[in-house]
Amino acid sequence: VMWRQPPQHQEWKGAGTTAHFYEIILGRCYTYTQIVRPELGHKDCQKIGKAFTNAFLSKDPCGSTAQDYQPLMELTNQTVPCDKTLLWSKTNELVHEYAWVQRELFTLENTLLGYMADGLRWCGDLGSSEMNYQSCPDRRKDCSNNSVSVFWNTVSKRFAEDACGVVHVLLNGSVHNTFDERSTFARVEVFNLHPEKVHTLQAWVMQDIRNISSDSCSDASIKNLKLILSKRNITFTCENNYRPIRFLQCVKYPEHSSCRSKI
Ligand code: DVN
Repeated sequence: VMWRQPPQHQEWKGAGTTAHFYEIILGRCYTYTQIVRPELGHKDCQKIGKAFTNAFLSKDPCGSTAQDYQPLMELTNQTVPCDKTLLWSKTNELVHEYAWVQRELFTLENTLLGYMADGLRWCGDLGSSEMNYQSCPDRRKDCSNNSVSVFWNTVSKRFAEDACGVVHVLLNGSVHNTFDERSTFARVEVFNLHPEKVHTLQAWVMQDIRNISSDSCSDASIKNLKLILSKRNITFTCENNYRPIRFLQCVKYPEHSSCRSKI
């Protein structure tokens, strides 16, 4: 007898685990520790890969906790030099272009764990030891404590806690909330900088070169960031359209008027 398959219903509203997730994280771990940062060549990528999947397989993907990721966190500790931490919000493309050129700067995605997970999706299921390639919880429509969001909150917290010296942040002056209180930068990173170690947060606020407006550093949301930091005893400085990064924007739009003046 041929039984009809039950209709395939999507369990969650978000896209499923990235195809070949395990092979991708394992390959990225080896690329990072052997080629990008050979000083981390002693890290055990097999163990790291297992710790990553053990954090979410056979578990409720809406009941993820920081504790689930502790073994993975312990295997991937890494030192970022003082003054070299680069945070960002709503500038995903530009910040990584800049970090690619200024090699000594570290965004989270330039550390081992951020590098491994960048752009991927993953989740498991309480009733199965497999990954769910069909669907994963959407953080708005299903649950906020899903396996991916909890991961980024956990690694972002550690990244901020570990920072020292001057910390930089690249913000977007062409969006409504340049400092968005719901962002990972605002919710997690600002509150986990240690004032004993981090004396200054320097913001670079970049505007879209195609529509440059007035001073973004005097924006209300930036004033809010300044206030939060002053309460935390961290000095805040802000610079509009930081020239080295403006040059990167000009690589993409060389004919734009603000790129044609002699430099
Ligand atoms: O400093 C960086 C880096 O260190 C990181 O961990 O946090 C900072 C960047 O995150 P952000 O401040 O939230 O910046 P964005 O631009 O608002 O979000 C960047 C990406 O992370 C986006 O793809 C967000 O997904 P979205 O809003 O388009 O659905 C995503 N993101 C933000 N908060 C998230 C999240 N993904 C999962 N869970 C969250 N809580």
